[in-house]
Amino acid sequence: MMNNGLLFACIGLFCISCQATEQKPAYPYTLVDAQATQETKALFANLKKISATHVLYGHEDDLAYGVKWENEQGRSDVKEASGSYPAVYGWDLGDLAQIDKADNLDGVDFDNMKQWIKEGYQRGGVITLSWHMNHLGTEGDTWDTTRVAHRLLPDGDLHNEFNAMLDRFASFVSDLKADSDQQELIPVIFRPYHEHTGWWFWWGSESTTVEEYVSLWRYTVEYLRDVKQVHNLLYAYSPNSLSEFDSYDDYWEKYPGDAYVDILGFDDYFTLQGRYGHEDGVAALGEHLSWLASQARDRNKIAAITETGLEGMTDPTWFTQKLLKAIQYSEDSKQIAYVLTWRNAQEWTKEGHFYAPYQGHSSASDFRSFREDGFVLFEDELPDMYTLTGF
Ligand code: BMA
Repeated sequence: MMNNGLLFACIGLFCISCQATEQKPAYPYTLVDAQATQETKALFANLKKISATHVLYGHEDDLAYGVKWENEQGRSDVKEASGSYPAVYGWDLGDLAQIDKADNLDGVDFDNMKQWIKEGYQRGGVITLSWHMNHLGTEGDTWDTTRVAHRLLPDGDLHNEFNAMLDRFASFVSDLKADSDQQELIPVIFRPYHEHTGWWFWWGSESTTVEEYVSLWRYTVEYLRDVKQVHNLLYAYSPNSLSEFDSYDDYWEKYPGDAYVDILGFDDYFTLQGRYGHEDGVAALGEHLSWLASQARDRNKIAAITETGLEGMTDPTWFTQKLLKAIQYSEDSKQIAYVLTWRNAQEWTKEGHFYAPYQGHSSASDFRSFREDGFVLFEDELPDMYTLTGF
């Protein structure tokens, strides 16, 4: 017979073990893709967590080329100017489905891109993809604004061609695997049909109705997720600058819905330069970021500056005195998860078209202060972004 003391001890132990299982909270986010891989779910949860205290810095095409070099293993203008690779790597799939073309619209070879994505991921970085998709109706490029979205949707005459484009995308992202034993798929923040509130792309303001844009987005998600079974994507929505809106309501005009978007972003190049007539660009961008981050919080999503930068880095203290001040404008704006600056084009392809300092440039010392600010994370300061802890 068991004595009472022992009996209570056993019951106690049993209860503790019950509580341990019961107390483990369920994954608290509803992602676009309920079947997202563990690493993808972890990326979202970790970005959400880190956004409470830090912002991640990112750069487009960082490993492919810089102002004075291209295709040199290990190089990065950001690393050479700051001491670390960026925490976020942006890449673009423009020209992906163009038959027989091995490189993207800015000359980045797609196979090399996969390799660089893999390298960045294995060092702990975060990957985001945009897609300056070509025009299927005219064989023009992404900037051909001839109306075409309705022709891509089911019942449209270009529907099969559109599916074939998405097939190419699906095979690209399904080929992104880490070199580890598990060969896990690399999570990607996919940012389709960006800057749609501007007029300049075929999916832009003048070329699509609300219904067409929303259908295009939803069809893309459903085709990739449900038909192609692609489960390593988070989806980011990124209209152009909020300074161009009459009111913040415009942000939602062509919004595909919370069930189709994981990350709320916007692209903004000119608010900090005062182009929209704000007296203080820092305050104006700070207000926009505060609004965006509070919307993301209310919807249990993440907020990000999906593209920004100052072309040619003509203001040597732009990173600390403009960008960082805007992100730190309020308790809300501080919750932006990441900021991505645009590419550093080679000076022989597009002179003066660069958005991050390179070694020796007059803005490099301010960029180092930006990197050393405890609030800003570069790659070498990242925690493990791909392990799900606590859920
Ligand atoms: C633009 C410029 C272009 C480039 C395009 C797509 O902002 O950088 O030179 O082709 O993005 O990356």
